[in-house]
Amino acid sequence: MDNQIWTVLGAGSIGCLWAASLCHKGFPTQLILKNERFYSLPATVFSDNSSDKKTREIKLKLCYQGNAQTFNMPVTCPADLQAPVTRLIICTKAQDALNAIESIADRLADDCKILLLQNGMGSQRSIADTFSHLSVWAGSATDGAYLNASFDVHHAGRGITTIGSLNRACRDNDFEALLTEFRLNVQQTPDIENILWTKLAINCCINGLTALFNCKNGDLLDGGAKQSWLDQLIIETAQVLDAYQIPVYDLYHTVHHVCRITAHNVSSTCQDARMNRTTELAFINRFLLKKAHDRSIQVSSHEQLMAALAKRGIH
Ligand code: KPL
Repeated sequence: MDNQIWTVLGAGSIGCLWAASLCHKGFPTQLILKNERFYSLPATVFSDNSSDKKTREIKLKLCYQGNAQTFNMPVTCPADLQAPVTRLIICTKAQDALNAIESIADRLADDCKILLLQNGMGSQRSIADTFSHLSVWAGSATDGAYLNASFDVHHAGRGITTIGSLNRACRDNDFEALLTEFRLNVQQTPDIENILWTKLAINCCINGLTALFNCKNGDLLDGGAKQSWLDQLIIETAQVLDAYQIPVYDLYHTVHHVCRITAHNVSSTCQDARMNRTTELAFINRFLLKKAHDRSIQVSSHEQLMAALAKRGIH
């Protein structure tokens, strides 16, 4: 049995889902909140009765298919986090991930293993390069999860999390504890770049457009203006993938299929836009635009989309 503490950084839906799932497996787990959030939590949130501890405890609720389970979860923040951190799972937004790790860099053990669970691309590579002496892995998940309230997560759809190594410090068995008897379905791949590119390609076509039209994923298949824009985005995205020799099988059918099976979902970008939060588009469409420009590929539908989003104040 593994006695290392698993540290989950970020308490959004994915952070809470992972923290609860690790606890469910019996792994000692702690959840790291931003300093300001941790210090401003109301006393009623805590399930311990200490007032001046650097690590407090909360009740973390996980609902799945009508069943609710509650876990006692230690919580702390970067300022109070104790060294050494040996297993770290980063569940922040892409734009916050590097800063989040840097804020605890002096607490990371020399043999710390890091798993990055961000959307899009770009953030993973900069972290793997900055922390090249540590084992850095990336994951791409198809699970659906949302927060009903703080520390109350609903696991709405069981998916697969595919993980793979990003730098030479990684060893094949670094995260083998997650591959069996875990309530999340985790699989390991020797080629995580391909998985990240495939997810990126799907998100490039769906996410920005749903944010612009403030609609659900399925509404893009309207047989009209939205769908023809979607189809142009697919053509351009496929051209970029092709230029980088990324083998993605039939992007047109893949994107349409995702729109159908997630028809009632509000994409993560549309959710962010609705809440006036900064979206992850810098790591989705902007990443693709840069790759296209680097190879002089015309991506005018993507450019129009980004311009239209910017005009609406969606960044
Ligand atoms: O990954 C997604 C997202 O919302 O970010 C999709 C696949 C579009 C599902 O909503």
